[in-house]
Amino acid sequence: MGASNFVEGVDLAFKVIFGISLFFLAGITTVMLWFVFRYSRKRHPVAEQIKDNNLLEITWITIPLILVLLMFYYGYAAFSPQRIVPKDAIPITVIGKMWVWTFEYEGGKQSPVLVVPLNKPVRLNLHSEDVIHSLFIPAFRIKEDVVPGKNNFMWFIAQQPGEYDVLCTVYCGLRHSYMETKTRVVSEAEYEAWLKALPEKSNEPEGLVILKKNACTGCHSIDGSKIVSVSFKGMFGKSEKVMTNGSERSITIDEEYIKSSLYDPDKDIVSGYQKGIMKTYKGLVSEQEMTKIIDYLKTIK
Ligand SMILES: [Cu+2]
Repeated sequence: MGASNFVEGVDLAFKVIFGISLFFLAGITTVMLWFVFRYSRKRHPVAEQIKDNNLLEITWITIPLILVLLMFYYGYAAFSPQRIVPKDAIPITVIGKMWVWTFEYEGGKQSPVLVVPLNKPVRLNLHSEDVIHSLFIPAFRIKEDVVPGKNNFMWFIAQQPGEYDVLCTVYCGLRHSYMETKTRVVSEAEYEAWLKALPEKSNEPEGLVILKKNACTGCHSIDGSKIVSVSFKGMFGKSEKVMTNGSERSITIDEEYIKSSLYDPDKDIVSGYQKGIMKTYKGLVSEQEMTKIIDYLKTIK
């Protein structure tokens, strides 16, 4: 039995198409080699023109037509059930953001991994907060684009307990290849227990929650390590060389600098870093949230 209810159909469609392709690869190559041999100048010095062979023409229209209809049939039979979601499916909202996946369960509890019960239909409501992502669970044979402003969805029934990869398959920026997580398939009892134990609201400092929610920690570590950009650790109060309008100057990282960096990131870039990588958080991070972020940064000096 496949890891999900869609494995069998998708694999069958794949095998049919692959089989037909393989058959033609072998067939065409053989005929080509035969022609090279049979009609070389040595054996067939004068070319001849063959015209009007209705039987041949009907054959090469009919056979490919049947073959492409066959491919369509198996593809359609595998795909169309993926768009009909059972009414009792467990709704989980997937939030795609550069460059993390977050799974939000009913009641607003959030998790960085997708945990689902065995043999129960699950509906994933796909939501992007910035650019186009694509959620792919290879073991389940399902993939859908996660497009900002569009309510896409996908569903599945997990049929085998275990842990499976979850990937983003649409290039979504610098750390696209790191935008991966896991889905864990567990028994229903385990699922209920896990969901209950999932913390209602994070007890992390509010500023850190805001940083994580906006995926800031995808580029700026909080432990001093370098991911894409400067670490948040020890940032506040530090003096730094920045490029402003093409010339270098020294500044101290204070509240003003953090504010301007969030709202207008390309204005004063720390020397050695590139422009245009960070987007503005104007309208995404409020003044109130800004204060909480700054309060938090002061604590990890
Ligand atoms: Cu992505």
